Amino acid sequence: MFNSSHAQPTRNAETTNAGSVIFTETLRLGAQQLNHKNVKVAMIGAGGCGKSTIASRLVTGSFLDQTMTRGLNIDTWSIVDCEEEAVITAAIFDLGGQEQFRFFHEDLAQGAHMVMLVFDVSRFKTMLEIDEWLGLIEHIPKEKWILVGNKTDLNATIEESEIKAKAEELGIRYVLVSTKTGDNFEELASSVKRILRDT
Ligand SMILES: Nc1nc2c(ncn2[C@@H]2O[C@H](COP(=O)(O)OP(=O)(O)O)[C@@H](O)[C@H]2O)c(=O)[nH]1
Ligand SMILES: [Mg+2]
Repeated sequence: MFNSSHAQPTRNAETTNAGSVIFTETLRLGAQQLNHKNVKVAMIGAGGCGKSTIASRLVTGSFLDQTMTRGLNIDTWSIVDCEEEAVITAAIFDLGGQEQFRFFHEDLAQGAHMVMLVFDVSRFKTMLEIDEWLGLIEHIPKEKWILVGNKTDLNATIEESEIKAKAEELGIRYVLVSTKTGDNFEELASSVKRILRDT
């Protein structure tokens, strides 16, 4: 019963609501014509710099205050790419920064197609802490990395020239955002989409 209603939508249409069955089929066929790609995004960086908040703003488009990540968060972001007629489903792995969870971080960064290296511009130390994570992500090509300085709405303790120097030292691009106010966030979202599209 259950299977036949899916397998034979025309017959089903005669007996039930023809309009909704045809609509469902159109959606199904439409979806088949789109290319579909699954990708994995890793976020690394010190606890409290806004990784979970960035992930949730990418997915929902809004600022939602996050509770502390214990170990791992996974958010799923569906990106419809009209130009390429493709749908990209990005699983964003947001790794909790706490020392006690580090033992399983290596596996979680494995297979990632891109990585966001996040720090908090109001806490200088968090930019230096980026280095502690580099061993985990060295298998990911540098053009798939992006350095993200978050919380630009707060008083910065880091000069932009220092951030630029850090990005140059790492050999990667950087973007400064406020996930709270949304300032420059669209640039981050576009950069991430561009990287994923080329993956
Ligand atoms: N002022 C400000 N606070 C932010 C911003 N982004 C995140 N936060 C706050 O910083 C705290 C830690 O964020 P969270 O996403 O949990 O950090 P994570 O540990 O890196 O995942 C939360 O209270 C967020 O609401 C921002 O751009 N500006
Ligand atoms: Mg978190």
